[in-house]
Amino acid sequence: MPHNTFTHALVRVPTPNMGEGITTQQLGAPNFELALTQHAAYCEALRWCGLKVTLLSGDEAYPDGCFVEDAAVIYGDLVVITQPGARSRRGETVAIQQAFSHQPVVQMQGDEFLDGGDVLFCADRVLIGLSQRTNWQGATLLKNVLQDYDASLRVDFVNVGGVLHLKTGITELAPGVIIQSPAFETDYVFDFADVYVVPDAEKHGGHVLPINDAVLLHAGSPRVRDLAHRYYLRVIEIPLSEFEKMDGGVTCLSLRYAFSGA
Ligand code: CIR
Repeated sequence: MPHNTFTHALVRVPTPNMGEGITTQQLGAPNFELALTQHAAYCEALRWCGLKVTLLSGDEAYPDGCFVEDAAVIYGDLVVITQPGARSRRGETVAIQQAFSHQPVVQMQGDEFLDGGDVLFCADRVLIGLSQRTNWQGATLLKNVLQDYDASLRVDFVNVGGVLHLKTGITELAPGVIIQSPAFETDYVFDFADVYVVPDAEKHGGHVLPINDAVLLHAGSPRVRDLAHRYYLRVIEIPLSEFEKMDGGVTCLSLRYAFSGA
């Protein structure tokens, strides 16, 4: 199944108290008005990629709620609703589950914890990061559910160190081309790809999100942008400084999907 081909995206508007969310960065408090502008530009970029965008309203009870990617993992028609690793984020899944109420969903429970930011569909496999947010139980549930859905799918676990999520550490620019944060530490061997390590100066934005025939990336990452131009005619740069302050980025602000009945 092609893993970067989508028709729809779900996003959630940031809330004025987004600065009360969790962060490991020391980049100052986000400017809410600017965040709204950047979020609108992000949504517009998704539309340029051909996606129909569904926008959920924010809820101040969940200052990290705009990072919708962590609340679900979607593959084909399969929707897995996670239990996010951070306690303060667990209730975010209610709105996400409601948004997918027309789809059959699998719900993580008990001691299964996983953030969607730890799941990367790439090349011939799915990588699930074992991180501060995703434990072995959550990763194993997801692996089993994915392989029940598609027995041909290879699923590998990746130890994640030095960064928050697997996709803070690595993203896939094109088949066989991985973009890696200079802070990422792992013992997993990416022998299926060429790995490009982002320069320190671009470490906050060195993430990419391929969608259909385009790729989205953070503005202010010129080396990553130049590399992206080797693979894509359409390279869409989006300023995301206010989300970088909260450990967020280009992948985590949306859930992308292409349900067969839609
Ligand atoms: C958090 O720490 O959970 C949020 N402030 C940022 C989540 C970013 N999510 C992602 O990269 N998938």
